[in-house]
Amino acid sequence: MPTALITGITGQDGSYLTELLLKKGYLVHGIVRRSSSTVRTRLDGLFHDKNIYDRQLFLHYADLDDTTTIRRIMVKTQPDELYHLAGQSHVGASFDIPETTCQFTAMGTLKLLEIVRDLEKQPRTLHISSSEIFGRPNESPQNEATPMRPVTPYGIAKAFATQMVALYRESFGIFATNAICYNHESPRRGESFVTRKITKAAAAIKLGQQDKLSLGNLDGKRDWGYAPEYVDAMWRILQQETPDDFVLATGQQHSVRDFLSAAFESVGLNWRDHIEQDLRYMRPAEVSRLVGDAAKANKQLDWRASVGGPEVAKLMVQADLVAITQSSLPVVGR
Ligand code: GDR
Repeated sequence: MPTALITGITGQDGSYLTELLLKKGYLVHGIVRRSSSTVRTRLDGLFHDKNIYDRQLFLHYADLDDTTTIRRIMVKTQPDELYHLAGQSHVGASFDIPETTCQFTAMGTLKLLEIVRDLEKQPRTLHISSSEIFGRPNESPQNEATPMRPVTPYGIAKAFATQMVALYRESFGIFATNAICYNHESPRRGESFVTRKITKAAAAIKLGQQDKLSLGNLDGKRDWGYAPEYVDAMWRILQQETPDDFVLATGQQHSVRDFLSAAFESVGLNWRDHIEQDLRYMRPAEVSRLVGDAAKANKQLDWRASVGGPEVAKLMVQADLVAITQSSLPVVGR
């Protein structure tokens, strides 16, 4: 049985990747941040499955900057593949907490690479990089050769981590790779990201539980894909003969407005009746027009994103309708 270790296993991508790897017969170890709350909703199904938890899936506790504990987990679990998904992932928040962002997203990655460098059995390593590294690019669409011009603390931290991964590959011969991911969404997306904020509100408004939604910049344009497809590409990257970096994207660009109208129209609502602009959600600097060219992934990984922004919006609204309806059902028998 191949063994995988995942940092950030409780996140959107971590949970989909775990399901994929379990299906493929992997032993999956996950690193979970130590905190007083034990919220890991996305893994709940697996966690309560006695045939899986502690048999094929194991959780370990460590913060990303706790090098000693992470090294101990690596030595103990001896992974064949390491998927590094953890970090401070909110771009807007990175303006408020730039030090924390760099500590976890930039230095956390470097510390992990240093541990891998010292290991006798070095796992094939994948780092989730981000389209934010391109910032305000001179070219569109962007590919693996596009120069990095990040404009947010998050983008700068990711650019550092991405370049370190390439450096460890080239200088120390480590099988280290970057998945340069454009936005990828799903019903498991965190509620502070714009897509989930929109789909949850569309569902709640449709069900009469909410009336207005406050948003920031509606002109932002993104390349939105569907998260389960992206974790499949991550796995494919680590099955290649040689380590390399890959852009993962749909190649289609939509504005926040487009996403809003797809989500609201899917339940017969007009978003203009419900949206208020709130300066609190505007960012001091914003990447303008990101769209990715995934031709290399298409060719070498035989991977293609088939679900684009408007479709993701619709499926997320449907999932939120179900979730809200179920959570407001009266509990029988108590
Ligand atoms: P992004 O995603 O910054 O692209 O990073 P996010 O959903 O946060 O923002 C997308 C666009 O929507 C605009 N926006 C708002 N954003 C948020 N979060 N909340 C709002 O109320 C709001 N109103 C408008 C933003 O200004 C922006 O233009 C995501 C993250 O998953 C990163 O971790 C990842 O690396 C990149 O995608 C690729």
